[in-house]
Amino acid sequence: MSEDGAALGARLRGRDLSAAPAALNLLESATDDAREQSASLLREVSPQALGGEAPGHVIGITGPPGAGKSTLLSALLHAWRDRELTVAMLAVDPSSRRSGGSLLGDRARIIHPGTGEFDAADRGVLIRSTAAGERLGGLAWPTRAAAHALAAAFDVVVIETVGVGQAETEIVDAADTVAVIVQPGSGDALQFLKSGIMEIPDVLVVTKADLGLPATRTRRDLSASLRSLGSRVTPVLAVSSLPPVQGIDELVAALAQHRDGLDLAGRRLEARRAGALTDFIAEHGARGLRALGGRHAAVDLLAAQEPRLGVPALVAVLEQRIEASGGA
Ligand SMILES: Nc1nc2c(ncn2[C@@H]2O[C@H](COP(=O)(O)OP(=O)(O)OP(=O)(O)O)[C@@H](O)[C@H]2O)c(=O)[nH]1
Ligand SMILES: [Mg+2]
Repeated sequence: MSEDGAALGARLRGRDLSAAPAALNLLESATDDAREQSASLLREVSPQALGGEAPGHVIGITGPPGAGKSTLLSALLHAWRDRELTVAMLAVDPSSRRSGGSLLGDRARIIHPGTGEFDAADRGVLIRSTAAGERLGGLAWPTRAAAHALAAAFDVVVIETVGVGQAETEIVDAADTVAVIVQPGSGDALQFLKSGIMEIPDVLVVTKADLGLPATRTRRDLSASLRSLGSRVTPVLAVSSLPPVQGIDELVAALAQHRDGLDLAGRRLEARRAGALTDFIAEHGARGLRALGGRHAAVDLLAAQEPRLGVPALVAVLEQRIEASGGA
């Protein structure tokens, strides 16, 4: 281990972007030593260490395959860079079989094709794609931890996942703002919304607006069903990510507006508690949960903790409790 987790975390806290690739490598490695170092890293970027919530805007982008997420993210990336915001993008591959080549598409110009890390030409951008692996739910845990760590250093942190439903629910736990991306004519999203399979996102985006009428119609249908569900605040935007590019500035503004209107501390606190419970269950299983007295007891215990504790500290509280009660 070349640099320890605490040092990397301290560098992120000082907004040193060059610490990010090594930090991500550490968070993604599964050895016992790396996991301990990861916990040290995360402690250094916890609200307790930062003296408040991490300043970056964590944005979850999700939508069905082929909806236009990657193309849209390319356009957004340029828009954010034009505003001199630094950007980290974490793409979660649904299966480790996918190489990332197609996922990253024309971002090959921006990233180092070999390493997926900083391009020498633009140190304000980090793009990383991770396999979701065997974990259910589509959002590999290192991605959630990584997003929160990177939010200490980058202005914008994007988590991109494929699909709607469960993956989206996990994104909601991790992101400040969730944008669901659909393409024209996607009745699925409409059905998911109406049936409650999909939670109401913070922002809805219809891509491929250059196709004209189908995009206009989908946007109108989605707006109507949101209204019928009683949601008056979710903006529905139509964008074209390919020339003639349109709607990107409006989307940048809508995302920022959501963040500005957010109870950030409240949302992040919920995210840390949910994340701690997920991590604890991944580690100790149903048996660990029983040793805590069940899910409700675990939730109550987490809710009783100091709000600025990071996820590893919260997991440690749960682990101490099962040790005290005779172990699991
Ligand atoms: N006409 C038009 N086509 C678009 C637009 N955005 C994306 N596309 C096309 O739609 C296809 C899918 O785009 P991607 O950006 O790869 O979609 P994705 O959601 O990332 O797809 P997955 O990574 O497979 O989930 C590609 O052929 C794009 O060129 C757009 O604004 N207009
Ligand atoms: Mg993609």
